[in-house]
Amino acid sequence: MKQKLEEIRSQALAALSEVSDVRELEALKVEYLGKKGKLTQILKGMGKLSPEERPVVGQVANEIRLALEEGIQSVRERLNRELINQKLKSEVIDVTMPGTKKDLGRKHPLTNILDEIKDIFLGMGYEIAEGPEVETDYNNFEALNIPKHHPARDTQDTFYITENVLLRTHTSPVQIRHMKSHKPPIRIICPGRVYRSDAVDATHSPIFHQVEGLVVDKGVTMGDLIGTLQVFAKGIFGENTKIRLRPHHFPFTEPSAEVDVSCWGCNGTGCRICKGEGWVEILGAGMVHPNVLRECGIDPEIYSGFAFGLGIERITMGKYGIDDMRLLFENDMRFLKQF
Ligand code: 2NM
Repeated sequence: MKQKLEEIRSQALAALSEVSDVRELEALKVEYLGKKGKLTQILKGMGKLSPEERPVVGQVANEIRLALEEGIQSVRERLNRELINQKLKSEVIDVTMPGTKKDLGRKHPLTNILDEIKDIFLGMGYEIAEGPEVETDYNNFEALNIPKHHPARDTQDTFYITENVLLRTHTSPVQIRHMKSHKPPIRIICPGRVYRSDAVDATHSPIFHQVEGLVVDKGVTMGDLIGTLQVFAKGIFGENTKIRLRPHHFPFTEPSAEVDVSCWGCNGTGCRICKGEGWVEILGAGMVHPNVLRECGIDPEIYSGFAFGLGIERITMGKYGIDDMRLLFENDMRFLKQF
């Protein structure tokens, strides 16, 4: 029996020296020390021994068990150490390497200008009103004193969805909705995306952005409109900016005007920006037509109002010297990074 034990000892220690990973180590432990392991079987058979033999064999068996347990433990520690060293080696990073640069996000130039415009009007006590881009023919045309077959409709320019539903061609329908649901005094600007069936070129896009303004109260005059537009023009183009109004026609305002600002490039003497004119057209405006007020439930005998509209692309291009509108929609990072 003693000899068998010695055999197990040398077998086990030999096997232990061959072990190369934790899985093999655990298997070896089970093979010798497990419930049905080789050493365990021997210990179980000790009952059959004579009383003299039992303590001697027992002692040897215990020695072997202890030696095996110690051996297994030290191999386990060695394997773990090796595993950690390997990991440290394979995961080594060079902290002195330059990092990959992340581009910082920033505001789109259109958003920049829109925010400037909003700030100016918020500063004058205006509220911001918004509405849907899909509109009724009634809100987009009819209520604005543009009946069916009116030349200003220019059906070619409008994206119709059904006979009476369309993509808004301006943000005026937001103002119609607002007048119908609010009593004067009204002081709002309506920024938003609008649609016209135009071919794309350097100065046209079928999708563009507008800000329209509307003020309705008792005693609102053309003088209020002019003063407001002066504040706006100075705010956007600088303190020295002047404005001038040229008579015009819009179905929804009477009288109506196109509004120019003195050129920010040459201060009015003539340059490339104003094509030598000294003035640049930037918006349309006028006194809200009595038919429009009446249609929205506001008595034109008691109230009057002014309104204006401007294209954000046009002003953005002017201010930043962008010569092609497509640059504002292509989202080329090389372009956008410049703002
Ligand atoms: C413009 C020019 C002139 C305008 C009129 C209205 C409304 F709803 F009050 F009748 N909203 N916007 C208006 C007036 C828009 O854009 C060039």
